[in-house]
Amino acid sequence: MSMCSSHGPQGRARHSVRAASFVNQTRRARSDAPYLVHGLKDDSGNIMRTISLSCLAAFAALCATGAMGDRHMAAAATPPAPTRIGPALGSQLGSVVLRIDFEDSAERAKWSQTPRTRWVNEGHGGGTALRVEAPATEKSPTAMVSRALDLTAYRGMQLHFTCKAKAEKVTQPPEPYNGVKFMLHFKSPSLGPRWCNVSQVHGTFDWKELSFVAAISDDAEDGELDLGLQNSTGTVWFDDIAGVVARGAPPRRPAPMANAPPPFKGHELPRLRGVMSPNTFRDEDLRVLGVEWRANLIRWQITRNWGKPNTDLDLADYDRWIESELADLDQALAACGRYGIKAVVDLHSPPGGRYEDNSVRMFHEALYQEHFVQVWEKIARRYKGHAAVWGYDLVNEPVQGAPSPPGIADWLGAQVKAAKAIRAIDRETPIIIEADDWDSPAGFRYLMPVDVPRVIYQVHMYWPHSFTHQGVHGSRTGIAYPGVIDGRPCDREALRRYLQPVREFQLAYNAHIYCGEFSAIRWAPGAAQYLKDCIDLFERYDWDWSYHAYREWDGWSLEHGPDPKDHRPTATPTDRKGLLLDWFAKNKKP
Ligand SMILES: [Ca+2]
Repeated sequence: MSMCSSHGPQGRARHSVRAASFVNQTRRARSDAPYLVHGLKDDSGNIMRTISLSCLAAFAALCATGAMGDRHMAAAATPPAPTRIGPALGSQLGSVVLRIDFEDSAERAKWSQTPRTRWVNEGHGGGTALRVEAPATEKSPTAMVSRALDLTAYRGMQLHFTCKAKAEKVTQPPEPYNGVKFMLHFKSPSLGPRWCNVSQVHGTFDWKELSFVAAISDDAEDGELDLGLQNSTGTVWFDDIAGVVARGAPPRRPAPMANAPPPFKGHELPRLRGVMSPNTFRDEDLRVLGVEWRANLIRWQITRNWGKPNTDLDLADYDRWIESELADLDQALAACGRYGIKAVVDLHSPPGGRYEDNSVRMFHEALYQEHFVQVWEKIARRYKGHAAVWGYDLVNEPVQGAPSPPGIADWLGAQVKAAKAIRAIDRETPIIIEADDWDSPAGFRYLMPVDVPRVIYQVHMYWPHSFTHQGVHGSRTGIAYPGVIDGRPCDREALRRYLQPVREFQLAYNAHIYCGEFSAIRWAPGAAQYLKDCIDLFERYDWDWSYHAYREWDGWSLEHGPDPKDHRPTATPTDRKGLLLDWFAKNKKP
């Protein structure tokens, strides 16, 4: 399964590098699809699968009249007041978009055909299947069939598609999004063409399930399902295609309260401005950051195996690793105290890690979710009352993917479980909640406030990805900001629009926002202007922020110049470093 993309001729997943260390570069995929939805929640953050439609209608009416908003605002007037998880809209959750088993001739007639595709009596568990063959003699072997799919009723939602497939000698394709192809394609006038598809599927295998998630844009049109082989030879069979609503339409936001009181920030300073941490503690790094650069914030990443799926499965090994990381953090926090820096404890690598599709395993498997809560109990016991800790950042860049199974909390519910467990131990330290879809601004459209005291909400900003991550893993370079990016003008106003879901959330719930990561790769033309425009918006909106990253992978380094091959810090400060240091000069120290 993979997320939607606006990139590549056939739905290339976006990849980027943020190194786990200077020598160990790792990769990630990130979706910038700005359309994600969330399921219904109860107060424990569990998906409410049985909520009645009348309840939803009543909630919608409350939202419409602003009554819900007033209640939120009344609660927010005496910080630290709990905000609540209300039931989000999304009555279509789990409803069926389509089911196709190819047994019906009328359904088969909806599919295009090519000389290389055939209806065969070799289906999954018997019956009819689609067989696609691309002979080894072919130079650029591709055989695809398609069927129209009207997406109008699903605009703004997230759909989960599955099919059964088996394959024989499908050769490894040149790109991960080639090979066995199971894809939804649609057009979006505002975003351009979108491709959502499985990736990395090739070889020989018996019947198994393939799946992907598709975020349907608000203006999606000309939807089309595609099956086949692309740039691979071999044979593949498809059967039993299904699509369900994984998340309904985004919730409506209550109107902002007039004369809202200051939101809960968890600190007394005018602003926290700083950086993402190196991966290893070195006292000198923190001295330079705090004393020379005047930063007052560091987001300390507890990270390993970044970009590698199916890691962190051995919990005994995970616990040993966490212990060594916390020993490192003990030293880092002591140094933060010396150098006037507040720290965010960022659990970058949760127990269970991620699946191949980048969705976080603990949103789907109870064992890892329970361990996640236990890890946070351990961290809370260890750092309760620590003066240098600004907040507990529960999970870095959640990706939900498929809906959580019954009884297992999803991306937000899992955070609520951990937050409540922390609150039983530590009533004071702020807790930082992240949004789905890599904590993107788009993910904020579907975020709801949580019923936990002293909470802050975090966003990450890397849009447009093709600009900020250019040249990473061979992606196209020379993309300048401001300018036409992904076929559209991109400037400060475009960034403002992209951040708007976060701003709306902030105003609707009187929430404090923290931009925990933002960056542009050091060779991106106009990187300093991009960072300036981002920071200007954060400052205008009263958001705290931390730049990605300080003395981590040198692609993100403020101390290195625009030549990707030059791994030495520059003799004269870069324009990006100058910009950041000008902002840090305004900092008040804790
Ligand atoms: Ca069939």
